[in-house]
Amino acid sequence: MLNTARSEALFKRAQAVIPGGVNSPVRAFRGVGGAPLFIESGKGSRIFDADGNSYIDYVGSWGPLLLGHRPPEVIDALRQILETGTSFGAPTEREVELAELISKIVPSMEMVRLVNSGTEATMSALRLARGFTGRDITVKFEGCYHGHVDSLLVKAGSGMATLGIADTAGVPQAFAETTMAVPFNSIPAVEAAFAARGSEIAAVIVEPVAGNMGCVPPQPGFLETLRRLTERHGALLIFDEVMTGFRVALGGAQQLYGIKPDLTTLGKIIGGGLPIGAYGGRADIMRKIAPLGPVYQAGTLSGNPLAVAAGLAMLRHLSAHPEIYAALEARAARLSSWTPPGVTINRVGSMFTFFFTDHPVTDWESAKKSDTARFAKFFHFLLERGVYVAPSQFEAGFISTAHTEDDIRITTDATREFFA
Ligand code: HOZ
Repeated sequence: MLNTARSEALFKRAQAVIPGGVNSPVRAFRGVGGAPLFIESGKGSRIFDADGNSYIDYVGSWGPLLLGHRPPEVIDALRQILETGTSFGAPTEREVELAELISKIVPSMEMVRLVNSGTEATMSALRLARGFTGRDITVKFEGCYHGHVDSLLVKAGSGMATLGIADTAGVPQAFAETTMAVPFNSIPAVEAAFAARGSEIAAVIVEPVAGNMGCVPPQPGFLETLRRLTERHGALLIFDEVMTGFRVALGGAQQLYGIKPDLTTLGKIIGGGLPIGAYGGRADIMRKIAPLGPVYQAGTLSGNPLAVAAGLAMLRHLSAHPEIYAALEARAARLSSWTPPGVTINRVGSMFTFFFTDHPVTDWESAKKSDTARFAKFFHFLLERGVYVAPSQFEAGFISTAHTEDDIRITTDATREFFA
């Protein structure tokens, strides 16, 4: 039996001063029960909790840690920056280098603006799409999550799906009405949205591989249809690659599936584990942003030296070692090579979800048929055996380059034991 007494005591203390004891709802273990683990440190593929327990970590800070915890490349870059300053609120050379590198690896991002989180990136990209097109309506997909942007918290995934909050309080009705939510992977639903309101639609925003209702890949033709319909109706296509960028391929899902969106949002991996976000795309659209154009967006800590240095170190390492992606694919394939009875495994590269249903999971309707009570049992069973996965059926798991063959074997053995 796992001793988590110190985590439990910390959680009790936290609940008195932090709502729900956590700084983001997805950390609260509400989908699986019990008290969240308080983490003290991480190294490679492992995290260590406040009671000294060690776990193989498949959360990876919810995606950013493609190289595992404390990769030397990133830590060395951070050490150097600490000698120069943590924030200036003025331009620095490294910001230019990071923007240039992103633009080189993701060519659809002709110009890039750095922000502080994925939420800021999607919020700003959406405002830009509205400012550029002069239209107000956004099409999003049920179960997709684009951060806690007011108008995008409609039928959203991630914590909203886990907690069963369909539409959050605090979003004015008028904002929610600017969003049309349709089923992921449904070409007829998107066609119907355009047939009904095509001339009002500013943008379609999509996670090209959904990761916030668990991992749900796009079906053949889905992303192509989004590209065709947006083009035909004068709307913009926004790929939210906060999760998939530099994860499913070096150039993200747009490289993997060969689709060129108008705008892209990034976060997670491009900060190497520090807070960052970015949005970018066609130069004619990006030139509408202040100070060049009338769409205002700003930030005191945008492009801050620490996040930029960590991100640069990360992306330089990835572009110098593209073979990483084949290695990740091989390891992830091994992890998902055995499908337990009553389970559907969805996986794209190093992103995966074990859904507790024997039906294919292609959208939110099919994802939510999963047996979440059984998933909760599986979660705690793995935890007891030193394996830490996301505490919700509706989140993706992530493999890093730090995961070893041994880690995969331990995880597979634990999975087999559970189903035996
Ligand atoms: N996109 C992240 C997981 N779905 C969000 C993490 C969070 O909300 O804290």
